[in-house]
Amino acid sequence: ETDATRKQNPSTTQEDTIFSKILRKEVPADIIYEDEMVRPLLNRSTLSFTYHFDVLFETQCMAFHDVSPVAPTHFLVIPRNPIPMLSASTDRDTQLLGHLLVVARNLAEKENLSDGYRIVINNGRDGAQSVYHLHVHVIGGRQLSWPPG
Ligand code: DGP
Repeated sequence: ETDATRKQNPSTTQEDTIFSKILRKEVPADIIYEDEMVRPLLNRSTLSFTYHFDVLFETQCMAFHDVSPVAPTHFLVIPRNPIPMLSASTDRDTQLLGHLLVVARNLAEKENLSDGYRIVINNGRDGAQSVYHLHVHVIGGRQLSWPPG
């Protein structure tokens, strides 16, 4: 299944979740991070393919504060590609999935979560997922307990 076929398959895609609307700036959100957009300058042949590829890869996600925070700091990192849930991702999403965690780590540092934080991906019904657009929760700013409910 390619990204294109996934987009055409309603059973595995909800293009119009609230998160897609946030990505398209149709619904406001407290956006704290957005990958840089590719600028025409970067198409210049003087730039190496590797660098160009890295920059394209870097345009793939956004982060914003959760509207119902469960801790003093609670934000979400989401891909632009509307992958409904982790279990609907494919091996071709490996770089993207890694990128979401790298962005989550960098933002956790920026948000001063130096005493620690938790990364959560709710997946499906038993995982208590409510928005079917893949997202990484970053939760911190207080002592969290374990196990989750
Ligand atoms: P999950 O259960 O993992 O699917 O969590 C979805 C999260 O998304 C939940 O913590 C609340 C948050 N959320 C839902 N709608 C909105 C919204 O419109 N704006 C923002 N910022 N967050 C939202």
